[in-house]
Amino acid sequence: MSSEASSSSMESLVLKLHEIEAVKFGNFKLKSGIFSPIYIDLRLIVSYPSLLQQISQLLITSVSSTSFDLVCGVPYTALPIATVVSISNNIPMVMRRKEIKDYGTSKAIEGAFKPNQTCLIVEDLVTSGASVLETVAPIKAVGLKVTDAVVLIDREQGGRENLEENGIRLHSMIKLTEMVQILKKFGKVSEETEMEIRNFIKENHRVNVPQAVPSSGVVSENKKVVTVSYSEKAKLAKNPAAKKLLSVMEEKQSNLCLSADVSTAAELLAIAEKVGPEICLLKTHVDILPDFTPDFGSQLRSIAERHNFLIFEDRKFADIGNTVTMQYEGGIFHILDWADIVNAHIIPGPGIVDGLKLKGLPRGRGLLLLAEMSSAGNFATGDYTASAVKIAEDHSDFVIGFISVNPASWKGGPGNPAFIHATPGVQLVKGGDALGQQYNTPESVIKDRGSDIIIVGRGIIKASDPVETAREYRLQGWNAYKARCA
Ligand code: 5BU
Repeated sequence: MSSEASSSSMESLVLKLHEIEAVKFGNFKLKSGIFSPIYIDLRLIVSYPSLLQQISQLLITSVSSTSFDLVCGVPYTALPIATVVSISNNIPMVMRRKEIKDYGTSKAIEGAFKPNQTCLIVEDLVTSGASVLETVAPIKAVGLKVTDAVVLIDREQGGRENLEENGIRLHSMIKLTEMVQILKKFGKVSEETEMEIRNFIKENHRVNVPQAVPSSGVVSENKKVVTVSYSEKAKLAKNPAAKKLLSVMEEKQSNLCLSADVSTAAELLAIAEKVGPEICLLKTHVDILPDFTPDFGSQLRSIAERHNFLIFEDRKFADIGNTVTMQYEGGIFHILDWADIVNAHIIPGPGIVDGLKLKGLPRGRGLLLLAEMSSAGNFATGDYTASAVKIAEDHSDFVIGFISVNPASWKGGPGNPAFIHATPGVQLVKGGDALGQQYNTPESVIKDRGSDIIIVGRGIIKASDPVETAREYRLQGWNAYKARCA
């Protein structure tokens, strides 16, 4: 228990939480699928103003030795708590949007702030720390610092350690075991229940994202998430570009592909140089660069060699085999000379793969097939996706994998485990843009949907600090991969 918070005020708080039924005992299914003998729902506190006030006062006391300029509550339950902390202590608040609008200003963080100000994260309950980290990421992406988080209840299930690993100190007002001890002392739970909860904590001291779901809630239906590691995939892969990419991913602990959609070649080379250390792959759209020169490819390759990443030209070939051989090799861009990986639609049939392979395989290049797309209303679904898998399996020396959105949901499975799944439409918060792009988070893409690579464009390019933001995406992508393997 926080030394600053006196034990009698903590006891009265715990008893009050029990009285309003914010703490319940029984058998509750958590989001992770495990069953918990205790369920805590602090959403109820909005209906008890004096309790809300009491919690906010105790929270601020437990961070009295920490300095910060702003507070931010993790949506939604901690929003009112952070608001009361803000008002009672005259500390400005910022607010994180859980869903980004695709109109208006599309901001992830609302409020007034200056770069490098420090923001204290306020949370009601910490289990794995995942929700805190989900709020920390967009806050850091707008140039703020986060060093501390304060929470009412620590469920002692890995949150403290997970946050520590991400450079955040956790201050908790009370731990779950202490809370149960108080309830036992006042005869609210039996010795048996107390023991059951202690055992539950012991057995689940490091879980991933175990939040309670309502009885009507749906636990993820994705059952086909492949847990093959990148190094195992590297061993299984036949194509040299795939092997290299997978080993770079392991070496750099990065499954981040930067989509360098900037307006000039000069800007592209500059961002490749800066963000290079964080990425395994850099994706280009060479036909949007007005200042393209014949030495662009060799300049980009020398940056790629220096920072150890591969180059993916998002050309989306879509013609008959004979035509794509010329498009790949010739024209102004000579894509074959500098891009390790290209991609293609399967709409013309397998001849497109044969054409590209004719030129690409002798040069050690690889191909991703568009099995799905990230844009709303696209037609790459169901049987179309299954056909992409079939074509890939018939050409697995050259096809290294897919552009995928949710491979874990594919009817016939995500294909050969050697295949690499790369997913565009990724930002730190779920949402979309005004022209049909749809975003999912790194965690949902890698862990729940079973993809291997996150492709991020505007999430990094438009951030106030692209390098720091790329680092954040890399860490989130990598942590999600680790969680998936575990
Ligand atoms: P964004 O800024 O992160 O939305 O950029 C996404 C990039 O990925 C952009 O270059 C698109 O052309 C690309 N992309 C995509 O968004 N969705 C797809 O299905 C495919 C490519 Br294929």
